[in-house]
Amino acid sequence: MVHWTDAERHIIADLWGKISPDEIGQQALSRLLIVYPWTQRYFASFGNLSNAAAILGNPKVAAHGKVVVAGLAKGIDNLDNVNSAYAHLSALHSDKLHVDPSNFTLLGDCLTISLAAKFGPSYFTPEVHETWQKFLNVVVSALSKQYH
Ligand code: HEG
Repeated sequence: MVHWTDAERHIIADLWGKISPDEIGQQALSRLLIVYPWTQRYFASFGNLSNAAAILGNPKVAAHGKVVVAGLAKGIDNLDNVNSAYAHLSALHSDKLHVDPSNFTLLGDCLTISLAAKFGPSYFTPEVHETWQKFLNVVVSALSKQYH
């Protein structure tokens, strides 16, 4: 299992304490759907996704963005057991939702960009970014575990 230093645990807890799942979730999921439009295929029931303004104003995108970011709490709360924390969600995304796991990485990148834009260089330093990226890598790996 991944090793976390005290400094990394502190950085993750501090950053998570500043994240509002509504705000960051809406921004990151919108960005995913705009920048990587093929990801829209999973959200056919979400209504109008025909252009950037429609995506940014779509309440279903906002609601689902919040669900996804709130879902990161499973990892935050189980840093030493991330794989089992995501076993069920991984199986859901694989067996039921059929989400290509490469999209987890793309969403993670969009999340990182949203955080960097919000917090700026004085808070989102390379050190904070490094630890956040490590956390995302562990979550993406865990979410990809039940694929076969
Ligand atoms: Mg997924 C449902 C978390 C990436 C497409 N996603 C969900 C749910 C959670 C979640 C908590 C609700 C599960 C439930 O209802 O029991 N998703 C989650 C995380 C991440 C992720 C933590 C990555 C960090 N999801 C992701 C990506 C896609 C996707 C990249 C597609 C590009 N998720 C997806 C869809 C649903 C969920 C289509 C079902 C939405 C619905 O029907 O409301």
